[in-house]
Amino acid sequence: RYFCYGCLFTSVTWTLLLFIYFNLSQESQPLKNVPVKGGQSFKYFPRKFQPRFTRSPSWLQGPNQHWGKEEGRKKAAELSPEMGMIFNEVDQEVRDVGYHKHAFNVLISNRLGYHRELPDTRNTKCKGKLYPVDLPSASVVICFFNEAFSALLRTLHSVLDRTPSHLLHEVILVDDNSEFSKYYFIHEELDAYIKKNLPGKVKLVRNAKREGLIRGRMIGASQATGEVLVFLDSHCEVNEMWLQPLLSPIKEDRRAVVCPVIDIISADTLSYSSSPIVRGGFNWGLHFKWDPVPLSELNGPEGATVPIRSPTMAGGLFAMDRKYFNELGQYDSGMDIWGGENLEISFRIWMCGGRLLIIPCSRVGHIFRKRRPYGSPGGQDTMAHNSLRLAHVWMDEYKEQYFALRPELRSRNYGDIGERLAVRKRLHCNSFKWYLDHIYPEMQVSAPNAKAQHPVFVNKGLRRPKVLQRGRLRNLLTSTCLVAQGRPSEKAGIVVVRDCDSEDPEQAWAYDEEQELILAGLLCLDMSETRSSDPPRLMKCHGSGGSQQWTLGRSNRLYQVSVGQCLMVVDPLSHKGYVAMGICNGSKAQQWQLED
Ligand code: UD2
Ligand code: MN
Repeated sequence: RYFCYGCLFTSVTWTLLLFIYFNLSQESQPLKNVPVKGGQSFKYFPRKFQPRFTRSPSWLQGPNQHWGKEEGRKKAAELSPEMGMIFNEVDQEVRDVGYHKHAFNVLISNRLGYHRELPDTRNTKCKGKLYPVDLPSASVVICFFNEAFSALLRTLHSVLDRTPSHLLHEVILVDDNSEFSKYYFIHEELDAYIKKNLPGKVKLVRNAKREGLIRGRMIGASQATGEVLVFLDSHCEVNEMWLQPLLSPIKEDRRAVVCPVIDIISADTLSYSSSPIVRGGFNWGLHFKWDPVPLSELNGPEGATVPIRSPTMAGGLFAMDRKYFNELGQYDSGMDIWGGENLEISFRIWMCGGRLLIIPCSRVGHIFRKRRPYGSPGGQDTMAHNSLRLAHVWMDEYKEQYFALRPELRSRNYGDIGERLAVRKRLHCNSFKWYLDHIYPEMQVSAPNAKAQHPVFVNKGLRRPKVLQRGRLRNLLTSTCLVAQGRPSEKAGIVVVRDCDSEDPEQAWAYDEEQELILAGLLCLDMSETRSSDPPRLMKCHGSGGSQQWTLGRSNRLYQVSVGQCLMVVDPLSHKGYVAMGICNGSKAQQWQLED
């Protein structure tokens, strides 16, 4: 028989060539061609979707979980402002869908991976402090619902990496019936990851139905066997020596409930920064707020390193003796999904014989999102329901202050509170008046409703950032300048390029140390947080970076930190002068100069 060796050779060669081509071209393929596993798309799993580039920027090659712990940490310490750069459609979708589903920059979170170095934000005096060796052991409880995988795993690994193993009894993850979604992939993936990489200390509990964070924590606590319970949100990173300063006051006094200082992880850039030392309060709308620490709490020879008494806690991050948690009535299991439990436990601690402290030497970062990315299953306002229960059980006659602000809630049904009233009776708790007089004397009865404040804004105060550079912003391709489309005024609007005029004050930009670009001293150049394809615009300056943060960098590009793209002139030949954001490519259309 005749056999065609030539044919065999040709077909093998072609198969090989096609195979190589397919593999190399994957990253530039449109999204629909990205291969998915078993029909499920796992494109938000960084291990599989770390894009591959022939010449990729060094920071993109790591850090991620492929790097060993040490290597990854070293890399992450040099967090680049260009960490969120978009290179292709996959990046863009990860970013945009990530913002939509999680309200933070998931692209950067994925690239950071599961381990990174953090700036040590403690007061230097903390570093010299010594703690007993025989501290009680901790069970860390982390509830999550639809959390971004990389954020959850970074939370988990930060605990494993920065906690001495003799103090870490276990970590209990409570999956609050997260939806199965191609974007969360937490079901089998998480099981498999834990089995493979973290056998032993990490336990995963799954709620058969959505319980909300309050019952979720109770479920986690009921499975715990360590001496102390430590609760964390699922998008945190614990810092150096975080646990010992929390356990130590509990060892001394089992009725001390302690919170770390909650450092800020930016939702847009994932950069980690120190929080000022503030303490918890609330307003009559029953919203938590941050208050300045009274000087009486701060003096003493040790200054800002001693525990600070706090009228309330923010809610997510605290440690408490496990048996004391049970004695004190855990949480109100009639509260749903989110909200109000933080004030409830705070009032209960103080009114029933405990103490609530903030520990300045313990630092834990938390991603502060600008909105909550999920609702409740029935769409109810669970915050109102929970606050109503809290007011009826704990606030005595002062609940009238709440009703004065929320008259529509007066007649609203709040379920059975018999069990909670019994807790109050059993523990012989003090009155709410006692709490106000002794623990929160700053609270004004029938005062105007103060707005909840975030430490970022407390921190910034009214200080104006220093201007580094002033001038017109000229595009090098068209030699036209960036201006407001209409006349710049207090009103927001889009930007375009026009003929440059050095005399025109309406073309005058200022670039300041916060990396804001301010036009005519009025408005900031801003990008939509959720849609990277929207054109840039002018908005009121908000002073918290992210969507208004720009770098004037290499090869004259104007890079937007949160969107990960560069500003460019769209159609240089048209007189309309439209500009847009685009993938940074170094072209002339993307080159800008701030000049006099
Ligand atoms: C703050 C607290 C949060 C909680 C809340 C009031 C901090 C840093 N965070 O809001 O812990 O006290 O105020 O209720 O102090 N989760 C579930 N199931 C749900 C909803 C949420 O498990 O149905 C998880 C969620 O994934 C997260 C945690 O509960 O890990 C807290 O939720 P959040 O991060 O949305 O709350 P946050 O930080 O806005
Ligand atoms: Mn949170």
